[in-house]
Formats: sequence, C-alpha cells, structure tokens
Amino acid sequence: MESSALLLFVLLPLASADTGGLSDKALFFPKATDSSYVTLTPLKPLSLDAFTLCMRLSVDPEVVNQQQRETILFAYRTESHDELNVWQEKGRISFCLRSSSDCAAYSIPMLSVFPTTLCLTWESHTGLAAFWVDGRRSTLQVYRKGHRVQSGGKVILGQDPDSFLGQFNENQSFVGEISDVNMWDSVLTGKQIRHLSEKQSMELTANVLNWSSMQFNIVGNVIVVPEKYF
Ligand SMILES: *[C@@H]1O[C@H](CO)[C@@H](O)[C@H](O)[C@H]1NC(C)=O
Ligand SMILES: *[C@@H]1O[C@H](CO)[C@@H](O)[C@H](O)[C@H]1NC(C)=O
Ligand SMILES: [Ca+2]
Repeated sequence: MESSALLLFVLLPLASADTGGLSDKALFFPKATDSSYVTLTPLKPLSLDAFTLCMRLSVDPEVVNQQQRETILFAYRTESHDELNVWQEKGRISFCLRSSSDCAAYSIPMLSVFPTTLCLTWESHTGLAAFWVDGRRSTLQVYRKGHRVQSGGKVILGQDPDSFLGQFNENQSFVGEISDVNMWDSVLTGKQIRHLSEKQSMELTANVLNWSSMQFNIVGNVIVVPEKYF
C-alpha cells in the first residue's frame, strides 16, 4: 500500500507531461519557412469513410492571401499519396482526397487576422462535402463518392509534404496561428458544429484528433501561444 502510493506520487507528474495536448493554447507560425512544422499523433488510424475536421485559424494576410499563393492548412500524407490536404489557394479554400490536383474548391471568405473556426465535412456514402465558416455551411458539393481515406500516414501542420515527411516549399507554408484542430470519424450535425464554433461544450468527443489530449511534436520555428492570450 505504502509503496504503491509512493509510486503514484512519483509517476503522476511524468504521466501528465506525457499526455501532451494543447488545451487552451495555439500554435503560431511566425514566418514562411520550408522547415518549420508540427506533427500530430492521431488517437486512431485515419481509415475513414466519413469525417468532420475543424480548426481555428488566423493568418498573416499579406503573405497568405497573395493572389497566386497556395497555403497549406492541413496535410495528411502516406508514403505514396496526399490523402487529405486542405488549402487556401488563389482566392478559394479547397480540400483534396488522394490527389494534388483534383480537389473540391469553395468560394468562401478568405482567412483573416482574426480567428475563423473552419470545419470540413465529407462522407463517402453520398460524397457530400461542405466547409463550415464560424458555423455557417457553404453550398454542398459531391466529391469522391465511394472513396475511403487510408491509414498509415502523418498529420502535419505548417507544411505541405511532397514526400512522406519532407520536400517542403516555403511558398506553400502556413503563416499564422492554428488551434483547436479536432477531427471526428463521422459527420457532425449543423447544430453540433455551431456549438463548437461558439466554444460551447461538445457532447460528441473528437475521437481521431483531439486538441486537448493528443500528442504533438514541434520542429523548427513554431511558438506555443500561452493560455493568457485567449
Ligand atoms: C517562392 O516564391 C518566390 C517569389 O515568387 C520565388 O522567387 C521562389 O523561387 C519560390 N520558391 C520556391 C521554392 O518555389
Ligand atoms: C477531447 O477529449 C476530451 C477528453 O479526453 C474531451 O473532454 C473533449 O471534449 C474533447 N474535445 C473535443 C473537441 O471533442
Ligand atoms: Ca508541395
């Protein structure tokens, strides 16, 4: 009894450091680079026939909103494929499943210096796909009906990898702040997405990526913005 209590006392600080998570924090990418990025460790493999992906984003518009620039917002890549990439490019926000050219692009407002909660929903069964900007849904599109997102890749913020975890291009890097990257293996309801955008409590726990509990690894010039800024 005595020794197990002692063991608990010694292990607790280690365990809490190890669970990681970025609860109430953000990641700040201060400038365009071809070397700074963050990998996220998913809670389960990304073998998905439906998903909801949400992020809270603000950008440096002078860099990111340049007319010809392609800026990566989220990348999930296996050895051989870009499985799921989200871009702001040439005045549109788009996402691509297992392709770097055949994407679904949406004419929704560009990201700004103030944070936007951007969600993306897709389901294989119908192919229905939409972006949600601060809880408002875009027009639906039908994209990649019958497709399945494959497991075995890496989730990366800040860079677009052209190989498994490399060949970055600074002109595609993310410049700004990212937080609340959460992913579910289902399509949330509009009501749930609106709740999330208003930072209300969420009854359906994010089970693929969860900002407050997942492990992450920072490489290069990425600053963890402390809680007092929120
Ligand atoms: C990035 O863009 C700048 C300005 O357009 C250009 O000079 C440079 O070659 C580009 N870099 C890469 C790696 O494409
Ligand atoms: C992340 O997981 C925790 C429990 O580990 C849960 O309380 C929280 O609501 C989850 N976040 C989201 C956005 O679902
Ligand atoms: Ca690239």
